[in-house]
Amino acid sequence: MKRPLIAILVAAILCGPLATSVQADEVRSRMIRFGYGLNENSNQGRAVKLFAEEVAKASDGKLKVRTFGSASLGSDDQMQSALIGGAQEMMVGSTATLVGITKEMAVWDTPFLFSSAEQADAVLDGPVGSQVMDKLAERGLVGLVYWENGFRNLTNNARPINALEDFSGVKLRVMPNPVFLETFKLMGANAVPLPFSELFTALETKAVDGQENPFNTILTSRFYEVQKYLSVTNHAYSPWIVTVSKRWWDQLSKAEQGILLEAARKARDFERQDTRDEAARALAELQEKGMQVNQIEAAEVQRMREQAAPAVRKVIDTVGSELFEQVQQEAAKAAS
Ligand code: TK8
Repeated sequence: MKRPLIAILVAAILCGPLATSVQADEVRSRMIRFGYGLNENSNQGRAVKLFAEEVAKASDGKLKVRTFGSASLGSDDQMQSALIGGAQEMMVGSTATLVGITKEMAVWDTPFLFSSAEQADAVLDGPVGSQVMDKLAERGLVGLVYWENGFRNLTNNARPINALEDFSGVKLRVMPNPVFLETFKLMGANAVPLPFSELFTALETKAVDGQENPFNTILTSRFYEVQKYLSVTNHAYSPWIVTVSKRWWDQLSKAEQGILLEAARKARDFERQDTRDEAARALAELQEKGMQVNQIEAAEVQRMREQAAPAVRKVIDTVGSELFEQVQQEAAKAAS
């Protein structure tokens, strides 16, 4: 037993840097693959670009964000799995596509939950928003911030939706999400779940008659090329959420985590403003491009709300009445 000491010393020198955890203030060279579903010229693409620039600036170029738009790394669902497994570092996508992973996310799917974007901001950025986001950590994801996808509106090729009855038989793509599926079945539509990445082709080939998304997406994803009618329903407010692979996040220093969080917040503030500015212009632009736009009378919207009541029940059953009530209370507070 003459060699143990030297062996231990050699082992300590070789393994030392690996064995000790990263210094809190250390920023290493790292590559971050950041995926998203819309194209580069969308509100989502612009905000991801800003995020990448902010991260580079704050880390002196050590943290490099490579951005992948147009679902080139996969659909929301596929990217979520890649993050959980550690094969991809970051993404932004709809909270609605996370419900299979973290059921509490379904609370944001409640039809007609918010009546203004500012109300949504207050609830999402407040305590209940964080509480829901923090649940992701149990499933291998870290949520950083909510961005705005926006109020969703309906497009289709069958007819303008003016009344509840007009949904009848319309083959409507919905996000792969049980609450959206249920909501549009209740409206009388033939609702089919489909990933966003397959949507344009499905509309183009007439595999589906319609879809629902914010004005921004209808414009930047060129749905106006393959859709005739746009009905202003504002039936749900969709958040996007920026998520990180927890497996990867846990290897980062405090400084690196701080850089990513700060940049995600800056990008959020930019993104919400940009989205709202674009949404305000988009309707007129869509009309210019030939879409036939109709507003729905308040009484008809009220009928749709009532028709959607069992879908709200479904949300409550999924997330629990305590969380549901808390969201309602914070929403009411933010509205006053
Ligand atoms: C983009 C989707 C999209 C969502 C949808 O990946 O699927 O309709 O609104 O924004 O998350």
